[in-house]
Amino acid sequence: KLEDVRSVDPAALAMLAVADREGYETVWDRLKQQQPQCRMGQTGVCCRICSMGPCRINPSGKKPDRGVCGADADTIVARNLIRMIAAGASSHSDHGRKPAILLREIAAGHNADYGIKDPEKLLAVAARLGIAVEGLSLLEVAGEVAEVSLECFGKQDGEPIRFLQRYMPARRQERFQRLETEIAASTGRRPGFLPRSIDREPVDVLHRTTFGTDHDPLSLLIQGVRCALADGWGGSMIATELQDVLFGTPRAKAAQANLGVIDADYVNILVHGHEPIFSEKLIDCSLGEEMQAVAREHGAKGVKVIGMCCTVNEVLMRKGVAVAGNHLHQELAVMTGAIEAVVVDVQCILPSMVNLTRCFHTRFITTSDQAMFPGAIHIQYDEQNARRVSEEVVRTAIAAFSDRNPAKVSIPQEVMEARVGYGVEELSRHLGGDLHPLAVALADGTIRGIVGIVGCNNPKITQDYLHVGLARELIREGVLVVGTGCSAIAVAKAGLMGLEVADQAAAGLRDFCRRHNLPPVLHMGSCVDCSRLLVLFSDLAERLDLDVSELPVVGSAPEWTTEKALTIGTYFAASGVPVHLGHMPPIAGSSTVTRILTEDLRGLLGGYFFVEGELLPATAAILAVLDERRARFLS
Ligand code: BF8
Repeated sequence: KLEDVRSVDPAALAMLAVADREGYETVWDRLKQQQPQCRMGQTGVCCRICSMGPCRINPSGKKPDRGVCGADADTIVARNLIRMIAAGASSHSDHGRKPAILLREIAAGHNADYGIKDPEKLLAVAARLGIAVEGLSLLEVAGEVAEVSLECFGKQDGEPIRFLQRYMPARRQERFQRLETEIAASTGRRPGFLPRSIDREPVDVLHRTTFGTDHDPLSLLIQGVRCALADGWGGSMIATELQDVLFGTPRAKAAQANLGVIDADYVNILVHGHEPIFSEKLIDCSLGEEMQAVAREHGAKGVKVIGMCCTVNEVLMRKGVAVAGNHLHQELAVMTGAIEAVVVDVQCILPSMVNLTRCFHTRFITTSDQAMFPGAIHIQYDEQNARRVSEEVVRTAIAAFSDRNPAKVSIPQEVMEARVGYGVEELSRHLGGDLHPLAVALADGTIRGIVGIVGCNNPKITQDYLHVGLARELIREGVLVVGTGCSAIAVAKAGLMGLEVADQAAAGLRDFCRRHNLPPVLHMGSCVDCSRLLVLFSDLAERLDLDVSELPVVGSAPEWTTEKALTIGTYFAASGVPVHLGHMPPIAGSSTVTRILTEDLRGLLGGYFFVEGELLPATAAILAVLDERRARFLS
């Protein structure tokens, strides 16, 4: 039975056989130990906001139907959900703050370790933000862009943040404003959809969900939308744009994916997490001749950096660093016995990694004081001392090489070639300078639609099954797939990101890909790079004189796990993109919240959620949405 199969990836299955044989505990084992999982939590009806509780609503409709304070299921579910959205938005946005601060430091001449790798992108961002650059030096432009970015985090007026104003199509902004006016006229409320500042919206969520404040599910969800928009069009957009400025806008390149990239002859450093500021330097340091020579002195052929999750997506897109795997591969990589150091920054790092690395010679190194793990080696990364810290980390990894136990080394052979690096700029370059040919192909049906498959692995779902299955089915149906995050890694591991994969696509898509030298599944980066999908969809909509809500596009997070994934889904839906989820978020305990998100939102904003966990029905549901939109915009 599929639900008993832990992964569709043969490399994962090989390592899970090792785990079973040697007794290494994995995320799948712990999921089993947690069964049966709490139904109140699953349906969102558990409330821990005050100490009169914890309370829970009986999901079967019997008593208790209210918490001690009187809150009903609608209030409790909506509050819980928007707190998840706020957490997701906060993590993406706090990530985005760091390149903005670094850019300001560079502009002020306070950081010589980093520089502006892509002046062209800097000027493009400045132009987009409406910054007059005439007569300014490059560093002065950088300073202006950094200031505008940082102002989006902390300003205190009620105007929408500048990034949203300048990146979101005007017609979509007008839709939000119309909706605000309509709701105000009919209810007397003054709802706000457009984010006032990136830091303010999660604070507003925490404020209004605190004991005895906002109890109206619609009001709560509107603030959830505003907070998610602050992420997509704010924090994540800033992260993407400024990282391109600092480290280079991605260009198409060859790369390799899966555990077979681990090379037993080398000191293997596994970078893991999300933020590229440190890993960029770590890679430069590792690959420099000095560290390679030190590794050779220790008996290795050299140092190799590979990566996991979104940190690797960042350095894969820009530097072609090999991908060892996605979220559920992190424990499996350690079990190969050939990783000298796991070097982590923030987010999506399993705390189980500390104990697991102790079964091997592997050093588990934390580098951010925001992500501390008891038992880890902590080497604090600091932008001011990036070179020194990088060297210390690499030397720590090299020193571990002599402790490696060859008897414990077991590396699966699986490794796939992939073409990666397709941000909107690179995609435009392939299309001859801008997205016009793609817009035409969408309009004339050469391409049936575009689906962004994004998000995590989840041990409740056979690893990669839906990511890979959906990508394969959709290209067969003539749908261009764009991927980010762990989904993109799943597809790369499955060998579906090569140019030759066009042969598996429907004729129109196949010919389009061949003509423009593109794979039919495009790797668009990390999870903050879901902002690239917003830019892509907005550009196409404007070219076709449509609102995004009329475009044949869908977002899908079929194996979602984290709060961040729900935030992405919410800003997609609020931006006019229907969103498929492979399993239910914790909202089923409120029919009102479920109705708002799966039905009402469609009329209000054009995007909405739908849930389908089986591959073929999910494919059919996605195609139905695309075809329905096509039929409408062609009529
Ligand atoms: O931010 S897809 S498991 S790694 S949350 Fe995490 Fe999910 Fe992977 Fe990237 Ni995104």
